[in-house]
Amino acid sequence: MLTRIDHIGIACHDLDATVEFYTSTYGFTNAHFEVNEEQGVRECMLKINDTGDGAASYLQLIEPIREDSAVAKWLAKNGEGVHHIAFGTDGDVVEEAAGIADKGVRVLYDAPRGGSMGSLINFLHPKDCHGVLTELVQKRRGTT
Ligand code: CMX
Ligand code: CO
Repeated sequence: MLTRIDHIGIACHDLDATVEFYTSTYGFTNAHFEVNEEQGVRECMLKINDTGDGAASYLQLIEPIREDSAVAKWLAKNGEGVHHIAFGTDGDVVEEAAGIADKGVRVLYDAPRGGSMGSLINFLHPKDCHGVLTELVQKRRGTT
């Protein structure tokens, strides 16, 4: 089952400047940086809420590290802005994706790939989701 909005992905040209905007404007402090070579991005996860109930949500700021990455292509066409929405699953992302594929939505990867903070991810094609690139996220056990 999809149980929450895990994160909103925001594409940017300058990750450090964008992180500075979000931290200084809103006071978000919990920043996790990583590079995802496979996805071709340098990224920062900003934790938005920390209610202690395991229901944290994040902003994922993403800057392309390769011109042939999906995000570089998107930025060249659209400029900076909201790039995708990610729903969190309470179970296995493989099963979740299979159930959605059965409803006629294209799932982009045959098997889940590595996402932020050790998560497992897959994507649904935006053209099958009313224009929204949609990510499915299975957290590693014990992380929020
Ligand atoms: N949101 C909404 N629509 C999008 C989109 C997005 N993020 N990206 C592409 N589209 C639309 C385009 O506007 C285009 O529509 P038109 O045909 O009407 O112009 C159509 O989808 C095809 O787009 P494209 O520019 O030709 O791009 P591609 O088909 O080469 O790639 C996609 C699109 C979704 C398959 C590719 O972006 C992808 O594989 N995305 C998944 C991986 C990803 O985005 N990784 C970065 C985030 C990593 C993370 O979250 O951890
Ligand atoms: Co994402």
